[in-house]
Amino acid sequence: MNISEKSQRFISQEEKFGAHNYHPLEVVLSRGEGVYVWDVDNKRYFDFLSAYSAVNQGHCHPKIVEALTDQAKKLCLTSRAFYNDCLGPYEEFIHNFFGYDKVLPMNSGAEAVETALKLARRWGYDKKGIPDNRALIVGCEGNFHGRTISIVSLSSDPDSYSGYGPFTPGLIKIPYNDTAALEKILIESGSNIAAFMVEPIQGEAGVFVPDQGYLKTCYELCKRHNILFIADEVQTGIARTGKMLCCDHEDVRPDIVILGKAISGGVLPVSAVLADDEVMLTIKPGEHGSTFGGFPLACRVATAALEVVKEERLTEKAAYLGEIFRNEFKSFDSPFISLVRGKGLLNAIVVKPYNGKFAWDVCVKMAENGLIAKPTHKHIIRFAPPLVITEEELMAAIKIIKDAFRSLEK
Ligand code: IF1
Repeated sequence: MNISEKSQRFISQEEKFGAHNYHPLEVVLSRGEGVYVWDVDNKRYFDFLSAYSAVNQGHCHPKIVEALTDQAKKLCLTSRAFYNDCLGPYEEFIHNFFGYDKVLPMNSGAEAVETALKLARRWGYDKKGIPDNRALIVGCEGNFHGRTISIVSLSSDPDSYSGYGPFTPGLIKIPYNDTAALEKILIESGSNIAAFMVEPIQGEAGVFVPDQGYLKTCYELCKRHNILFIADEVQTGIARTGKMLCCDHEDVRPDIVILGKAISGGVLPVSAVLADDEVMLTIKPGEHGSTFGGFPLACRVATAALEVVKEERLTEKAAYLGEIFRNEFKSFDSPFISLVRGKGLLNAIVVKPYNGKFAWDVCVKMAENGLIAKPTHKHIIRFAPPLVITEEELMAAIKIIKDAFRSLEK
């Protein structure tokens, strides 16, 4: 990839003064608007990553930015030591929007996942009667729930957990998309299991869509064994898969829902845990919290971001445009493409190496032609544009993707 001198300066700065915990594609972005981003040389790209599905509403959405700037001039942060005039209205808005008794506001997705794990353990002891310090939580092989030590204690990806031990106990993994494995562990150890936590679609694993009915069967198994069903909708939620929550595809109402990323439209780190009173009220005053959790800026930004989802019918758009995307590539004959999978506008193409070229080379070629996306696990390219993309823009982007594959066949 030819890198301009201006871009190289920024890349070198990060190399010299920043931690090396990422290996970015060598594109240096400086502006975003809707489905587009521009680099420091004013080259325009379709953004087909959307910051891992955080920018569902499009970059710098005017309504969301207006909410941010308006509140920023009034009151940014009070801490939860005092009340303010933003949190109550936000909490009621979230109650009405998602239909849960209460919300516990946090900042990053990982913090919301940790909050869900604490709620599950607390419910396990206080409501289910699991003996102290014996609560178990079940997760799935191939999961990605964040980067804290407890969360990576549940990971099956060496890149996520290697060298970070000792690990948090009481976290068990079973195969994903395998209801028999869940039933087996619930029968064997169910009396000490507080919860089963699952991504409705495994994003990082490469947009791994489970069999139809998987979530429903898991939910029913959890109910039968008095176990909480926790859905991590950080990446799949907020209209991304063509439903407001991905669990809606199977009419599953999780006991705990974890949200992040697009709940703020990618403007601020905002996350949230939804639950009814029986679960939520097991945490008493002073037993959990965060300096910025639910701060006034987050309340205003997230309210605007969620209003945009409904006002612009992003759920329906994701469903309709996602079908077009998958159909276009299912009928596209390329030696590189072994599989196209996804739901709504969360899709991935599994790339077979060909002609000595890999998924990374396809991403470099797409970037040269004005579309940015990034491979996950070497051979899978995730395609997740902002949901505000028009059908015309989607077709133009699909052409760039197809041309990139074609050009590498030679
Ligand atoms: C990175 C991908 C990775 C998530 C789900 C919780 C979190 C995430 C389902 C934690 C975060 C981000 C993290 C970011 C890259 C991206 C990601 F899956 F989206 F592609 F890593 F796997 N649950 N996913 O996807 O939320 O604390 O990040 O706000 O860490 O490189 P967070």
